[in-house]
Amino acid sequence: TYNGTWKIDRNDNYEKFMEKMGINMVKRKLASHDNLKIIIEQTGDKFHVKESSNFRSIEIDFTLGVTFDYSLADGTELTGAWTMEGDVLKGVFNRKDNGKTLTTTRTIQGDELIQVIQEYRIPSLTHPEDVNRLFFLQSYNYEGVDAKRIFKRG
Ligand code: MYR
Repeated sequence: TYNGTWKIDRNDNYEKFMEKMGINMVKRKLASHDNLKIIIEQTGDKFHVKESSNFRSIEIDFTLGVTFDYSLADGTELTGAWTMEGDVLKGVFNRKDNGKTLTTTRTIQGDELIQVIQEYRIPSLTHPEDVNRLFFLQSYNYEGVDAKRIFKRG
C-alpha cells in the first residue's frame, strides 16, 4: 500500500534531469535538497496527498484515471493523470508551457517508494487513455534523461 508518510532519502540523476528540463542552477541546487515529504491517503481509486518541502506545503486530491492540474515547485504548470497498473502507479503529465510530457511511476520496493521521472517530446497527451499509448511510444521519443527520487517511510 502507498498509504503513509514518505520522506525523501536520496535522488538518482535528479540534477541532470532538471538541467534538461531547463531549470537554472540555483533552483536545481535548492530542489535537490528540498526535504520533500509526501503523506499519501488512498481510499479506493481516490488519493489525498499532503506534500511538504522547503518550498511549500500543499494538498492534492486526484482520482485514478481522471485528469487534474498540478504545479511543480518552480511554478511549472502540468495537467495529467495517474493510473494504477497492478501495483504500479503510472502518471502522465503534460507541461502547459512547452507541451513536453513528463511520465512518472511510483512503485514500492521493500520499505522504499521509488518515483521514476522521464521527459518526452510527445506533446498534448493529457487523457488517461493516452497513458498506454505513451508508454508504448516512449522508446521513440525519449529525451534520454530520467531520474529517480527514493523515499523511505517516515
Ligand atoms: C502527487 O501525486 O504527488 C501529485 C502529482 C505529482 C505529479 C508529478 C509529476 C512529475 C514529477 C516531475 C518532477 C520534476 C521536477 C523537476
